[in-house]
Amino acid sequence: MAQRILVLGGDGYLGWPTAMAFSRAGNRVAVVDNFAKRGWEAELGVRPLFPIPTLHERIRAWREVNENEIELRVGDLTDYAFVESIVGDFKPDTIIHYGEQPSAPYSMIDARHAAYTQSNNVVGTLNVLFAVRDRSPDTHLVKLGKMGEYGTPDIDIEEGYLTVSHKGREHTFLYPKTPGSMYHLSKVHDSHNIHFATRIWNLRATDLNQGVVYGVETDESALDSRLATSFHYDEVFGTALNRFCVQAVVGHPLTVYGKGGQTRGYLNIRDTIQCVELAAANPADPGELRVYNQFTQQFTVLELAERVKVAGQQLGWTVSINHAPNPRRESEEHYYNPKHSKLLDLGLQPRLLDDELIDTMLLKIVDHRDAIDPTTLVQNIQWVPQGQRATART
Ligand code: USQ
Repeated sequence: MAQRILVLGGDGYLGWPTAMAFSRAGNRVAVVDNFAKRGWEAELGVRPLFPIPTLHERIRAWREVNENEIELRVGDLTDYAFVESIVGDFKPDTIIHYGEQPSAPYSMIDARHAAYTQSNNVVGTLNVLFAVRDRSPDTHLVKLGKMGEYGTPDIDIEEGYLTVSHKGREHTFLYPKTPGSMYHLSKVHDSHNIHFATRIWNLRATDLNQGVVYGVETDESALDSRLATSFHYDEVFGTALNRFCVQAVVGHPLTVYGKGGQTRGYLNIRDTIQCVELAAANPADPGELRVYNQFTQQFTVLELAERVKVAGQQLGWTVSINHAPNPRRESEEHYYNPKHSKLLDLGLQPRLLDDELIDTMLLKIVDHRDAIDPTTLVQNIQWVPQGQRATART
């Protein structure tokens, strides 16, 4: 059934392809953005690999290519009056909320960037919760959380909740979190605020704890070069596999941090779209916070680098792996067994990482080789300032 879908963060790597997918499927779609990401790019001197037109131009291109409208509201989620007016006027059936500062390294630059990340993300989400409560209480909030909220505990990671037996009694809590950056902490704070809002105000919400996303395109972004998504490979906004593919293309050693045994859940950007579609089609009940662990496979970072190395070699390139000193504080060898069956139960058909997909990524990146800025490939942002001995346990 067609819905009214409000995509927060509609100019981003995931927000724009999500808006197109829902629009193409016949929903009424509005996107919200304040173009903060374009500001962070300017601040740090980085840019996406593919040229990205303005959001106004992308929306016009979408109308031309697909004859569908995507509505646009420009504004800042930390401005309550703005959020209240868009939620009140549009009355979405579903809000898909990507509208946050998305980078762990960015949040670790210094106190100012940590405070900005947490206030921007937490206040924006709080405003959404209050606006839904007061102006559209039946709206289903689908919020993008992260697998990294859980960290790497030495026990199995459940999907959202953990039942604890203590002194003969039992209670189910939100799963305890041990995140690895100030950014991931902002998402933990969001999760608790959303849980509160569902319990106390009877709102309906789904928290998608998403793993690390890879991929250069979706069915919709591939329709026209003006519809490309903002693929990043730099030290701040680029994720592991995307970075390794770009590094392989320019002959830069693949930057595996430390031993490379860091295991994370990963998924194809096309599966992100499938997962949010499934979440929107299966709304939580009033008073319910559903939590899904949204990834399809897990890899160590070294395994990913090796996959890219082999794929590059098959194309006749020389690809090497460099175990650089780890700029982060994280376990480089650890237990990792997160559950992820709930989206599969709803019908998710994973597109697993295979050699063909890595090849496709490499060849698409080769087309834009001249645009790659090699100075942004090494991570200089340190979790612990150089010269300070790190004593913290991960
Ligand atoms: N890593 C390397 N070399 C690199 C880049 C990353 O070894 O050049 C390692 C990192 O140390 C880490 C792992 O690869 O152990 C993943 O790092 P990443 O940069 O791909 O992902 P991360 O910083 O965890 O954050 C990204 C997105 C973020 C999202 C998160 C999903 O930027 O928006 O929240 O993936 S998750 O980590 O599951 O929370």
